[in-house]
Amino acid sequence: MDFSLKVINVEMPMLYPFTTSFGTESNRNALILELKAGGISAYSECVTSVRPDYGYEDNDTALHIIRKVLIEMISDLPTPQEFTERARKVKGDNMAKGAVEMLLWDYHSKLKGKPLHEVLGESKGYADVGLSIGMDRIEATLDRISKAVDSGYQRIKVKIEKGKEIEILSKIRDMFPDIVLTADANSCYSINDIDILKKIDRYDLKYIEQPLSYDDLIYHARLAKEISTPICLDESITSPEKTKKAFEIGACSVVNIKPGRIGGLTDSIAVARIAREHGGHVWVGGMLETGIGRSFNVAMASSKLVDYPGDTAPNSRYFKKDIVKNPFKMEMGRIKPNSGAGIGVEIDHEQLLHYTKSISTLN
Ligand code: OSB
Ligand code: MG
Repeated sequence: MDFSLKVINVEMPMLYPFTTSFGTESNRNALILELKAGGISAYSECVTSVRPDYGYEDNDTALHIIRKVLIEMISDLPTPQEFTERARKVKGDNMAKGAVEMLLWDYHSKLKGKPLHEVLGESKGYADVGLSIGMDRIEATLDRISKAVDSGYQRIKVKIEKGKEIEILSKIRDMFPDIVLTADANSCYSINDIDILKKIDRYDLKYIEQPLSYDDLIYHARLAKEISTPICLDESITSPEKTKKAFEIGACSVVNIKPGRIGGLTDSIAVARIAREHGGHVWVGGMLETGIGRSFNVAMASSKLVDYPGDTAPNSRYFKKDIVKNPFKMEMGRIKPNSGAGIGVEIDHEQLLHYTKSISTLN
């Protein structure tokens, strides 16, 4: 099959620096994949960033794996499902795989002339939306929560860090006793911190996200028996098999699906199905994606399998000017997936060029 594949490295300034327990991001430094074949231009985004802080992959390792092993698996432009099977022989590197897998979803949906959420199947036609707020001074956090609640976000997630959690959660609950609230620890606790984690039970969180190590299940299962706050796993959920194990041992009752972390949408749908079959809850998270990556998350988040509001806020929450001309808009706490073919984004080529740092031609 005749096609060209490029990886465009963009750096986009964020409206607010985003601070988590692992660090601060002030720019979204993303890899955008662009495939041109038979008159179709398809796009995707790798969710890695400059440093391997959230997981072990970063932009350099992802580009290396795409170039060295994944590109030869797509010479016939396979379906995303076929690619997912082929790519299983690569152990790990889910973010690199996810970028390629989603590129194939966009390509094949465009080939069919249908929007991605329709091709994925079982779309509700909208996604329920919450907001993830990075760490900041307490006053600033309270102010942002207040504005977010007024704009209709269906749940508020705050980032927490060991030693500062009680202060922030108690101040939030004093001011907002009734909001749907969650906290994301991004792995900052250990199993020796059970006493602190028990104190968090007071704040009526819908769930606590990834309190323990980024790949752990066993200690999360132990923690789940000790605290009443439900546990949601993010980093630890990397495959359908791991999801089964997590539910079988009781490590979580909620799953944050990030298609980029799970190696693409094919396995993300499988993860969602397994979680729901086990009586769990599912929502779609994000990695501060540009309008391109965001459109895959919103399509997934519109699935009937997804029953909790996720982190797919409108583009304007993250960037002053995005690289798409049709950003998502939220109404009544919901966002509709795009109706154009594939991911349905209109690329703003001028902005894309403006943010471009380098381009690698891969074939
Ligand atoms: O853990 O969910 C996370 C952002 C970067 C890395 C990890 C996470 C996040 C977020 C923000 O929480 C999600 C978003 O709004 O895109
Ligand atoms: Mg998280």
